[in-house]
Amino acid sequence: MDSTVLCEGEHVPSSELLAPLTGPDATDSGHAVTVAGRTLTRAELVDRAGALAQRLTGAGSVAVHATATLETVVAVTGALLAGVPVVPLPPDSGPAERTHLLRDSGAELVLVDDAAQAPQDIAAGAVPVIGLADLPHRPDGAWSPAHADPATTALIVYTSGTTGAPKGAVLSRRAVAAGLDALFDAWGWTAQDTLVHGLPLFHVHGLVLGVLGALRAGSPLVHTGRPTPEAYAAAGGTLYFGVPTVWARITAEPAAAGQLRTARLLVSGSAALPVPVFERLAALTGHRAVERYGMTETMITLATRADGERRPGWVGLPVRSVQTRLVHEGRDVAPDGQTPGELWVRGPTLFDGYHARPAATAEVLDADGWMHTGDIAVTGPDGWHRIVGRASTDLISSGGYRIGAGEVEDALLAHPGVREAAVIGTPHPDLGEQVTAFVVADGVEEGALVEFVAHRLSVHKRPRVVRLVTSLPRNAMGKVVKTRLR
Ligand code: MCA
Ligand code: AMP
Repeated sequence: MDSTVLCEGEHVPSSELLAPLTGPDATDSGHAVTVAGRTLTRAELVDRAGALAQRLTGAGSVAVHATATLETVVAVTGALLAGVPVVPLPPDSGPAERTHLLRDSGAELVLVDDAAQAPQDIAAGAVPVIGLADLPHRPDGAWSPAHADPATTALIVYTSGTTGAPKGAVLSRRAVAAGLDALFDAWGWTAQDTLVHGLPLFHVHGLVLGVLGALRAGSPLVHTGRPTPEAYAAAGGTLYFGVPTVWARITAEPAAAGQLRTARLLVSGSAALPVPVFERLAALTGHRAVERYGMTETMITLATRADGERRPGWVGLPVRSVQTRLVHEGRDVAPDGQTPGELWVRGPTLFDGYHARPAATAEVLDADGWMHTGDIAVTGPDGWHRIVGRASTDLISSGGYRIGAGEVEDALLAHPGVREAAVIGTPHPDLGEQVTAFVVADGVEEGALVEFVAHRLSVHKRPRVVRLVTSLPRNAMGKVVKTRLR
């Protein structure tokens, strides 16, 4: 199926994920990508990505140590132009998490900014490393991008479930293209926009929407390195992405917020945008933010439109080509704006399944192609959706990151002094929720446990609060009753 790319305001049908970079109409439109103050023109990006692609041709998949740098943009672009699936590695993940991602994905190479500075476990690991700094800036002789089948894998993005280690969501080139094209449609996103954000480059939000979206739309990208209010204010873009924590921090700095008045559209996602933040942002910037909802497995499925109504607290309508249902105990619930049900989504933007985990895939993706999201929503008679919560208390939403309680519990239980551990999300004024651990332990202090987890998992998965307790509340079956921990 061909999808639609917006190129300099025109509609050009293309199933090639990054067609605007290399297609017949590609021109060097000046500053294509800036990350943390360093810039590549579109031609420079294509040259550097091409030099890398020549090295990667034929690889099964490559991992990218996805720092917020130009090198990550080159690495991901080069792999996609070579038709090679990309496995983003969170750069702050501990060795245990990284080892799991490399083993589970079977990545054949690891791409890093600079091989001399690679983390010890990567440098000394079994998987060969390529440093982007060591590569030529131009392809050697004639080179052209692979014509990859749209059904092949673009990315394997690791994401947390309620239990166990992260699973790799397999996203096809077709799903990524369809997901991006739906956003171009919803937000009127064209090559005339300059996209600004400072989100991490190892998740769908920052990497797929925030980098591949800009490359596919043909719009310049300014990645601010970190998503600070000052950096957003200085970037002078038209289209801004942020998670609610980022928008809340911007509203705390009215002078910076005021600089966003010249933008066209502010977009919030990855977690619920609190209504007071929406209202303050509107007062300070003149923009009623567009909110959208999605998940790694589905891309963005619900959104308010640039040319439509904004309703604080609501995430809008299904994007183009996506269908939704709300289901409770096997039945569709009434679209009355108040009866909650689990949100199911279906459409061309969905993942192909979890890498090498058919049973886990079958738990969430049914035979009719519906993804059971685990998020609880209501819909109004007009089809608008509001996300009201999650089916499981074991998925924590902190700063826009989805964190599986089970993974943090497993990390704590690996400590020899820990006998029992239960992890929940508790309210946090800046991050939405914070990771809070209740631990039964012998002879070990709270701080040492946080450090212990820090060596194993990504920074954002560390407990912010550890409470040492003598026992955990359990029901008659011996299962921990997490609601009583709150
Ligand atoms: C963090 N720190 C900690 C802990 N956690 N210290 C002790 N204990 C902890 N548990 C450190 C950090 O390393 C940092 O140190 C400092 O504390 C401040 O951290 P924090 O307050 O968390 O602020 P931040 O580092 O500025 O992060 C806030 C953030 C971040 C920028 C909002 O959470 C973020 O980037 N969120 C985006 C998540 C995202 O992109 N999600 C997309 C997935 P130091 O200052 O020394 O570094 S969802 C998705 O993709 C779907 C499709 C969707 O819907 O979008
Ligand atoms: P992840 O898989 O890390 O991409 O996280 C996806 C999860 O983020 C979803 O299942 C939702 O729980 C949450 N999420 C994303 N966008 C929103 C939103 N606008 N409102 C509420 N929750 C959201």
